[in-house]
Amino acid sequence: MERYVRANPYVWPFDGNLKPSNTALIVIDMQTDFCGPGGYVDKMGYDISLARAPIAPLRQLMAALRTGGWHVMHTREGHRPDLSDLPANKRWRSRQAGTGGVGIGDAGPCGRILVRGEPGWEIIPELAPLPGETVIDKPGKGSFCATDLELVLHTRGIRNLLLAGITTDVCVHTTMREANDRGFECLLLSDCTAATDRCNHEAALKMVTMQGGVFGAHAPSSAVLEVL
Ligand code: C5J
Repeated sequence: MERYVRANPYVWPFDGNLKPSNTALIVIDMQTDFCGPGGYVDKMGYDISLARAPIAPLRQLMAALRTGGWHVMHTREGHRPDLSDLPANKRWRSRQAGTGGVGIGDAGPCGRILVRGEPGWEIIPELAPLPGETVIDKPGKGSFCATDLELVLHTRGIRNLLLAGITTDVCVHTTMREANDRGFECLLLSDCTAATDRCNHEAALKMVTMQGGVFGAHAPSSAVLEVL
């Protein structure tokens, strides 16, 4: 049986081959540092209410997918405590970002910023992974760079990806582009993603729709819930 999600710019996935065994939701970087009070994004002076908007729709979608036996995975951006996987230019740029010279690896209100094991690096409790769900730790913006995500997806026979989390224009887009280049069929969930700037979120959605769906398609989570 073919099954499609009403998406933009095409009904998704392209071939209607959508089933729990071949499809994963990837929830990207819903960590305190990106959407919690005192986290990195908060310290940079951005309005975290934007980054927190996906929490409620994501909770509803994750519950429905878990009930139906679909794969749910998570990522966390972060670095080793000795910072041996933090490029000097990434650290330098993060210190320019309105945090008063404090950047990745430095101490903040939620512990050392984006360092593995620190409170700010943890996934927020509202969206905590369940035991057994795959969690990918990544040192970069893309989820495929220096991780075993591609191996895990291939081993499990997953070829459709529902992409959610934050931020739309950075880690979610980078992951979508990496996944698309590796042949995965991607759907960006418009209400389950957010950026630190509303226009950037809108622009990131629009980019997906160019060239017939240059990286895949986008749709609200309600369109996915319709077909579960
Ligand atoms: C950023 C992310 N924006 N998760 N990370 O630095 O999008």
